[in-house]
Amino acid sequence: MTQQPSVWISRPTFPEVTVRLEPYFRVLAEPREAKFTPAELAAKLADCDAAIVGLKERVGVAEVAGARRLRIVANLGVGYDNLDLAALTAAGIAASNTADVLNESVADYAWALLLGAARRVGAAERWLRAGQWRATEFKGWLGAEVRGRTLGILGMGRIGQAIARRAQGFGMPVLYHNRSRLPETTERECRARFVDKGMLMRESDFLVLVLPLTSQTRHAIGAAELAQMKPTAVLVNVARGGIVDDAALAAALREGRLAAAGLDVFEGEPNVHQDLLALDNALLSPHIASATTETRRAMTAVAVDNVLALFGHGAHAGHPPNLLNPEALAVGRAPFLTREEPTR
Ligand code: 8YV
Repeated sequence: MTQQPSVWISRPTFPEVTVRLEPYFRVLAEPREAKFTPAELAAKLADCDAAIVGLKERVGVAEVAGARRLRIVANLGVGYDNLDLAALTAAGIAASNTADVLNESVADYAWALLLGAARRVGAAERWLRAGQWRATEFKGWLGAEVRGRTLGILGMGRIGQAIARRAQGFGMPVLYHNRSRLPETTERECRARFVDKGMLMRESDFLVLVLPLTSQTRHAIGAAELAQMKPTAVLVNVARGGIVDDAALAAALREGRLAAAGLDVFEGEPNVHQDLLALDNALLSPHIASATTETRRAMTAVAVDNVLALFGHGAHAGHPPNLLNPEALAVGRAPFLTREEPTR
């Protein structure tokens, strides 16, 4: 009889995750959030057949070198810059993400930051809590009007499109730039116009970043791009730290070359650049754009679907729906452990 495979879950999730996995796997779920050293992570991966990990687990060549049984790394996130896909593929280890299920919650949050940064919500709340509200000044706390202004979106995948659709309610023209232009029907539905990156920088009153972090997109917004933006513009980043040069952004905000920023992601998270922390016109949050109960539950469900599918179980048996590296399946690891569905 085959030994039951094991699945390691790197962070606390939801009870239904274990319920779904237990019929097929020995479930090794971390009871609390922890930051693993590369050596600790390598040891965890060496001891399981499947892993469900978060963005803080950086999985590369060294981490999978001793992972002889590992067949899949299911990432709890749509972005997967924490995974070295080439290393996983070369080792014959599948990788999956949680595309789509977080589109709407992240789009909502991008708008929360956009509106919050435009209307100075964070700074006003700090001021009030500090007991400074003695009289309401008619000309106090003036922010930026949103309605009718131009929304720019850099990175027009499905999250970008969900952000664009919401702009119709604010009567905002939408410009976007993306590696490739969207089909005309999608452009029409999103009422979005494709422009080059320079024009996007120059024309946007609000610029939202929704592109993945890759070697090409690192510091896609640096000093040169910030210099092209309107001094009245507001920048929103719900994508990844590292896409923006945080030091250059802090300088632009401090010197009034940019009006405000709403940032959910930072270079070197969970550390935040000291200069950003000191600025009242930066609205900052701790990487929570997808954090609604429904979405986080849906993300874990997708990760479980992918693990089950790779081991030949569930609705997608044999075909993990969010596979990032189908080539990995052709690399000669042991064939799937196809097991009988348990009888209930
Ligand atoms: C995180 C995200 O996954 O999906 C992504 O790429 O950045 C987020 O949804 C989430 O914050 C869990 O760490």
